[in-house]
Amino acid sequence: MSQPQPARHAGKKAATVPFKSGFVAIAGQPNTGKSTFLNKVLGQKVAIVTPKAQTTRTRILGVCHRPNCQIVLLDTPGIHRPGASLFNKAMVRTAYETCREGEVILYFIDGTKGINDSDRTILERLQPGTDGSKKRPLLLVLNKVDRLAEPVLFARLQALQEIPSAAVIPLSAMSGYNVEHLLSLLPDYLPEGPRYFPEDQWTDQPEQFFAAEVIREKLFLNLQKELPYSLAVKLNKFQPRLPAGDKEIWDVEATILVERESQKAIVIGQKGSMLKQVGSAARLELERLFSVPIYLKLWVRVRKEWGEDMTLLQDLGYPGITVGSEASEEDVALG
Ligand SMILES: Nc1nc2c(ncn2[C@@H]2O[C@H](COP(=O)(O)OP(=O)(O)OP(=O)(O)O)[C@@H](O)[C@H]2O)c(=O)[nH]1
Ligand SMILES: [Mg+2]
Repeated sequence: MSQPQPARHAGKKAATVPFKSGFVAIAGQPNTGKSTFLNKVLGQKVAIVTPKAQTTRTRILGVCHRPNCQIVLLDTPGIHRPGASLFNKAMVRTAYETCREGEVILYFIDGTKGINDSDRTILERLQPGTDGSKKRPLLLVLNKVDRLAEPVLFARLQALQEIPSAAVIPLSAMSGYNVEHLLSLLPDYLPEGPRYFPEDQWTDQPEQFFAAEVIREKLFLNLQKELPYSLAVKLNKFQPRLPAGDKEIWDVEATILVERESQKAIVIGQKGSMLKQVGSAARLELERLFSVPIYLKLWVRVRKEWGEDMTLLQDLGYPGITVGSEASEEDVALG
């Protein structure tokens, strides 16, 4: 018979739970829902989202604060076979480099399509240790399961068994299904560590960069076909109007860079209609996000091959673009 246990001494300290923290890369092909997931976790928009592929162009950091851990999520550009431009290659390289920074990789797969050969190629490159880097756990996330009937979901999950991974999680970044469950798994893969960011900070993204991103999002949503990929948004002004009148108002001015005259005409639209539509949508969202009335001015300018101009790219706020950041041949080989 076991001895009765002595009652716990009232004054005794409870065992302290170690504080965990670390970086978690969110990777995957374009349009798989990585940015939607980041926004869902944070409960606010830090990354723009559109139905078009290659929306995210750089690493976007978001901090998830929990009582016993701090999960620093790193959203990345979708990994794709890049076009010829320096910028496009650098996007892909940014994604791979961010994965190497993470303690853990969350690899997103679009559940409506299932795993394909491009995923297999990318995953091979991300396999722990194959590039000589440290081993890091890989969690496979099958996203958009809200759109799957049960038998299809089952088949998609079965297909993921071929990939060595720490876990396979069916999820809906849009509805939030299993998002908390996924977050609850992450501390197990993170080391004990400090709070890297204060509790009231959820991103390191400058407001100016985000404002430019919101304008770019509206362009992506309103323009057809390939045009969105040929443009960039450069913020020229983002400041309170001085002298302040009766009520606070912010002046935001941005230049939309396109590669050709014909594209400029499309972005402006008939009698300026497209620019007006984009400007109005962007203004409304910026006012909502920054809780201040905004006076938005947009210009369109042709800047041939802006994607090749390193100085301009840095000026545009793409921090992943550094001198010599052309993706290695291995990083860009896909499928
Ligand atoms: N039905 C459904 N749609 C989703 C879900 N998650 C994302 N989407 C949609 O998928 C599209 C792409 O979402 P994003 O979050 O921009 O995808 P991404 O992986 O960040 O794309 P890139 O930045 O281009 O790499 C958007 O139209 C989203 O609304 C989901 O769980 N369910
Ligand atoms: Mg994205």
